[in-house]
Amino acid sequence: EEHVELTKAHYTSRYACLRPCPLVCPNQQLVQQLGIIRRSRELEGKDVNALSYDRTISLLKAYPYRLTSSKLPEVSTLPGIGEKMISKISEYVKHGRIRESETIAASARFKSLSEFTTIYGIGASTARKLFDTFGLRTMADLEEHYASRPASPTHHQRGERKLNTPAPVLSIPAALELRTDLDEKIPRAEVGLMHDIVMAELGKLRSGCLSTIVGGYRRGKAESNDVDIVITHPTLVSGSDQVKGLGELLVNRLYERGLITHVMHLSGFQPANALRTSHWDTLEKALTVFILPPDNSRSRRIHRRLDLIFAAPEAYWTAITGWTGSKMFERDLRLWAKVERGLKFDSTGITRRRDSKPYFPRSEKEVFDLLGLEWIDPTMRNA
Ligand code: TTP
Ligand code: MN
Ligand code: MN
Ligand code: MN
Repeated sequence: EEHVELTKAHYTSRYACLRPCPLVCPNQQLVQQLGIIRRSRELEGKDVNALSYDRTISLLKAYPYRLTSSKLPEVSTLPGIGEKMISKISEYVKHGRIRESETIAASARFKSLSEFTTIYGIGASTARKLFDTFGLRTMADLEEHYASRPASPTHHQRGERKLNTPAPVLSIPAALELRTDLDEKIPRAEVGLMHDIVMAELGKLRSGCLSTIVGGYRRGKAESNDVDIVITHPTLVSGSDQVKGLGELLVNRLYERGLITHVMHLSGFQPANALRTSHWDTLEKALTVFILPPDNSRSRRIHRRLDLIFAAPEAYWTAITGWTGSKMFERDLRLWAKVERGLKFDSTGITRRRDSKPYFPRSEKEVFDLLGLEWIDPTMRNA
């Protein structure tokens, strides 16, 4: 794969998909401090403001120099960084900290809302309701609250087409029980092991399937929050029920083997709240809880989040690009395609906007070529 020399045009681009960006940047501490404010805006439902922090953070992550006062003029001209952001960044450069970040991080409300939203099925608005209306503050409060009420479906589970599987849905009480497991990060070796086990089971159902581990793992993260795998088979006919059928077959098998313990049914699901979640697509997917088979060398079996994405062969490479991330990279990939190229990009494919002509890339390099983008290695897509 070709090596691209980093120029000012790269890190000053308004599109994250044009900014090569490593996992760890020279201004990691500043990024972390702004991330606290971003998270707080998100938790308070101020999504538009959170997005402007997202954009600033993404630009700073790709900025290749350590920020000092002499660099402030250049940073001030980065696209889309407004006055308020500049003043926060200046404050950090001057004092080595941001007062608002410290205030937020120390606040009881932020601590509770952050903790509550680590539970699968509890989003920002539910967390606020639990805090404001029910007066809950701690995990113990949360446990007590949910122990006294019947398991109701989470917001993820309403109005969705259900995968045909007997695996139980992960309710909030179940997610609470599994929280110490699900909070634990997954080392790279275990991601690989999980992938191999899943594909071995799939191979027993159908030989010749292809798969790629995507998500943060593909971007080089040492530890992941979940495992994301894109799966296809060369003979699958798109638009038929075959893709969904393969997904159901695999999930059922993994459940029967005791490898999947829960499923969050998210097949072809499009949430109503499109602003922050516009990366969602209509591919067949199963968001699940997985557990490795018993093994004497492991003292404890840990529940892990496993996302399986099923694509027809024509959509395989766009699915891989669309699920590798980062989220800001994906967001700007779609924006770039639309605004600059007259194309529609999502994980299901690339089409020309004016006449809906579809394209069928046969590699990820072809995806980039079709979109008129310089190649960026997955490990440099962390903007
Ligand atoms: P995540 O698994 O949420 O995030 P990540 O893999 O980058 O990091 P980690 O799991 O370690 O926290 O999302 C992976 C990619 O999948 C991300 O680029 C967004 C994309 N995605 C979709 O395209 N559609 C979806 O429905 C979801 C949930 C994610
Ligand atoms: Mn949620
Ligand atoms: Mn992931
Ligand atoms: Mn995932």
